[in-house]
Amino acid sequence: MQGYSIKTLTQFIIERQADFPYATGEFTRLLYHVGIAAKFVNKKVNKAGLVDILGEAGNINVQGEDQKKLDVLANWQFIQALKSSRECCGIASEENQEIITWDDELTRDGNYIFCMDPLDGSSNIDVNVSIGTIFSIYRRISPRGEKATLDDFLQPGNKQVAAGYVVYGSSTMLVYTTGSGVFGFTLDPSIGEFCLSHYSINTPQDGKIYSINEGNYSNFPEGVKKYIDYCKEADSKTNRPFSARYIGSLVADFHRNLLKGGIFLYPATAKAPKGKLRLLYECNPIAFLAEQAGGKATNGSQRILDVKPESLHQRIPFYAGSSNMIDKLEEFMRNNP
Ligand code: P6P
Repeated sequence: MQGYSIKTLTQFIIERQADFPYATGEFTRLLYHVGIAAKFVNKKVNKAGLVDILGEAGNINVQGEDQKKLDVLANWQFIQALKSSRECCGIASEENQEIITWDDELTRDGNYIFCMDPLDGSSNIDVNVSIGTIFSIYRRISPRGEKATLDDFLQPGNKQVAAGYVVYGSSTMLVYTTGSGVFGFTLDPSIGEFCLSHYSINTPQDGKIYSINEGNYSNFPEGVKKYIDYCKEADSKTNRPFSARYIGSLVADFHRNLLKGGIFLYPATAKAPKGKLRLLYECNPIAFLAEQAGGKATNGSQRILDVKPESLHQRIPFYAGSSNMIDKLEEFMRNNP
């Protein structure tokens, strides 16, 4: 059988270790454990319909959302893997109100902190729509040997040392950056390895896709309404009207737009006056990836990565994607305050 030249995630991380400042193997071990957790979660996601892990877990998470069993399981899986890496001294998770730290000496010596949405879009699990894990990694600012503190997690996104997502879709992919480009790995279930499939992803400067929940149109800021109307106008010179594509799962919507070109928009709405998406573990990692692939990410007036977080679960209006589309949106928002 014709094989293909395989470069696994682990081989790639080790090869690229030199790209990473203070390359001491610590980060390599941390990313390796992220890959392990992703494989375990993938196994559960793929069987979700067959075993009793669909539906509500009966709890309500910090966001006031029904905590689905797969959410809880994915959260536990990543926490276990990160703890056993011994490189992570603390975790901020969408599923936990407070930061997660441990009392043992080894993890207190960890150099990195981890922010994650362990299973984003989980309301789509029961209807078999793609879902994802989103993560963001920082070097701690508190002294090694002590417990991680809240300040370690309230660093601006421009301090991220790595960010990525796992999209559990028609295939399962892990996409990440350490600040030297964006790389995609597709899980080959026959060998249980994430294999390099997308070397140095660059997102088109222009796209023909806009992704937004237009059900909230009447509450959108005026500039966003004007931009949506612009997307719908016919103009052959600028390839309009654009196509509306919205899955309702951030990772799936962003991943498609990253590869094809497009813009994802989640403005403030009546129901979510500060926006719905969370800065620490949804917007910052996606923004880092967008910029590393040549795109942009903004809250409508400010670069997402420059926003100083005030709280763990803070929400923010979020626009990310092709650079020229973001520029056009910001122009409409400036001219229609
Ligand atoms: P709406 C999923 O719940 C999520 O957090 C993101 O994955 C997704 O982009 C957004 O919410 C969808 O929100 O209000 O359009 O259903």
